[in-house]
Formats: sequence, C-alpha cells, structure tokens
Amino acid sequence: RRLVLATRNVYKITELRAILGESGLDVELVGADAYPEVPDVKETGVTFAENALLKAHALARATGHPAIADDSGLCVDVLGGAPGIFSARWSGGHGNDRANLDLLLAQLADVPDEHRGAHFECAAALALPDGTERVVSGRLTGTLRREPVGGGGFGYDPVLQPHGETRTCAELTPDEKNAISHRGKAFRAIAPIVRELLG
Ligand code: ITT
Ligand code: NA
Repeated sequence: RRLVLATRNVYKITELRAILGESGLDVELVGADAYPEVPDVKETGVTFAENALLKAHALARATGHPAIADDSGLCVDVLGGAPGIFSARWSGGHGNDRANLDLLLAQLADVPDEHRGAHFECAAALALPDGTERVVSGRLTGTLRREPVGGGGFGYDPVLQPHGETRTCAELTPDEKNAISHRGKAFRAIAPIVRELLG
C-alpha cells in the first residue's frame, strides 16, 4: 500500500525515507512530486501542527491515498520563538536557506552565548482520504553558533548545536541527525499510528 509524503523538500524526503524505513512500515513511500497536478497548499495555520495537517489533508484528498506531512522550523528563545512557522520564508521569498540563515545570524549578532538557546520543532501529520487525522511533534534543543559550520543537512543545521554535542547538526552524519532530531522523534512516534490505522 501507498503512503504519500506531502512535501516537496528533497532534504525532508531523504530524512523521512530513512526514518520511516527503519521503523519497519510495510508501505511504499511516494514523494508529492509523483503528483505534480496537485497544487501547493497555502500554509495558513498558526502552529506547526495546523500547517502539517493542512498539507496532509490536501494531498490525501487529492490523491485518494493516506498522506503524511512535516511542518517544521527553528524557534529561537530570545526572539520569542521566531522564526517558528516562518522559518522557510524568514528573509522574504520561500526556501532560500542561506539567506534565512544569514539574516538570523545578523539579528543575533549582539546576543551573548548564554542567551543563544533555540530548538527545532517538527509536527508530523497523518491524514486519510476519509478525513481521519493524527498529529504528533518532536523537538531538538540546543544553542546557536555565531557562524555556520558543516556541510550536511539543510536549512539552519549549520548553526544549531544540539545539547550534549560539540558539533552542529550539519556536522552530524545523516543517521546521527535522525537519531536525535525533531523529525526523527516525530516520525518515529507516528509510525505505529500509521501501522495501526492502515493495518
Ligand atoms: P514542504 O512544506 O513542502 O514540506 P518546506 O521546506 O516549505 O517544505 P516548511 O514549511 O516546514 O517546509 O519549512 C521548514 C523550514 O524550517 C525549512 O525551510 C528549514 O529552514 C527549517 N528546518 C526544518 N527542519 C529543519 C532541519 O531538520 N534542519 C534545519 N532546518 C530545518
Ligand atoms: Na511551514
């Protein structure tokens, strides 16, 4: 049976394939790119969970297959949780990771090390064509570096150093990142729910 990944972010697709693959789901994971006729959803929610559900429902309804979606972002303590749900468009247009990261570092230039706490958050949503829905979330806490370090991952990975780590997320191997990440936690938590509902 088919489970559609309601995302067009290739980095998320790669991470989700690894995380859900290891959780032993007996499903065929198909990226949203297999359905180019389905329009992108407007993320009008005010929480990660609302936006993840919007994306999952839209794809489940349009394709007739169960769909899972990820809405995620970086929440910075001294910015009151921003960029949060605006992480992908913090510097203007959607999805310019480097510009978003540069703007964030500029905004935090005067913030001392002891006040550079932040976390990644991920909401994992499952929607069935009949409207059934589930959503769970995961979090990775850490501190923000002053300069980007590392070539792995995507988005804000080069600046977030997880608690207990000396490396940034962009210096971790893909398996190391998935083992501790917001996305790993959220999708490992939703995997048994998918298994139960798709039985
Ligand atoms: P879809 O909506 O198609 O899934 P998107 O890239 O637009 O793809 P989001 O709206 O959820 O996804 O935006 C997530 C942003 O949050 C992303 O652009 C990154 O900047 C940041 N982000 C999310 N997860 C991250 C991670 O694991 N590492 C670094 N940055 C991350
Ligand atoms: Na979003």
